[in-house]
Amino acid sequence: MKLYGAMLSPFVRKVAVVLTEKGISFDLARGGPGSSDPDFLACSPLGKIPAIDDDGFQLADSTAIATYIDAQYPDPRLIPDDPRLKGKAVFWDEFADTVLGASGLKILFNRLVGPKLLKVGGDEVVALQGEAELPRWVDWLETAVPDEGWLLGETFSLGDIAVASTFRTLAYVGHGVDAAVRPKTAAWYARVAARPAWAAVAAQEEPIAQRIMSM
Ligand SMILES: N[C@@H](CCC(=O)N[C@@H](CS)C(=O)NCC(=O)O)C(=O)O
Repeated sequence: MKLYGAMLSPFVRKVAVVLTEKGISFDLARGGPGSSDPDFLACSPLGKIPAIDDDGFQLADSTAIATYIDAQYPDPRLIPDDPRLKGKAVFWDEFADTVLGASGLKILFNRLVGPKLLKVGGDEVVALQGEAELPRWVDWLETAVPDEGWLLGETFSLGDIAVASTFRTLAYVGHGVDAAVRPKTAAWYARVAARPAWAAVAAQEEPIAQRIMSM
């Protein structure tokens, strides 16, 4: 499978971990904002990452891709069939992408991606706005994370992958999980990070992590 994007993106990492949990290998391909590669744009009409090409089937958006992959390659399921668990998995994925991510990416884009990677500058006012929004969500998460297991309880799901992936990206701008302040979230994150699929994706991300930390 071809996966367009860079691992720094929480959305791309989410798809990479979903694929790896299922034992599906992928080739990471360049693509993203500003790309004029017609193959990428055929997969991602909006020009965003991630996008995939699975044997000619082209799809964009991490949630759409994860939903497709989970149905097409159901072993193991990451979006449960049980209606209540399915609803919760979708909730956590949505929380990661549009709540935690929406605030956190204001910091990421304006302190790292814009000024350091794309060299187009950043808006510190927007970064500070993201920083002001974030505590509300991470404080709430600390009350919602279970002492053991996963966000759905016994069932590991797309929700765990999505929320953990957002935190991994936020760590690049100093907003990863702080164990001293949010120990339950930190313990849950450590359980996700200990999974072999997560570790394999983290190893693949290491070169970009090293590059960013040296900036
Ligand atoms: N809802 C989308 C969000 C994708 C997204 O916003 N990706 C960012 C990179 S982290 C992007 O490609 N941004 C470029 C743009 O918005 O033009 C998903 O889940 O895949």
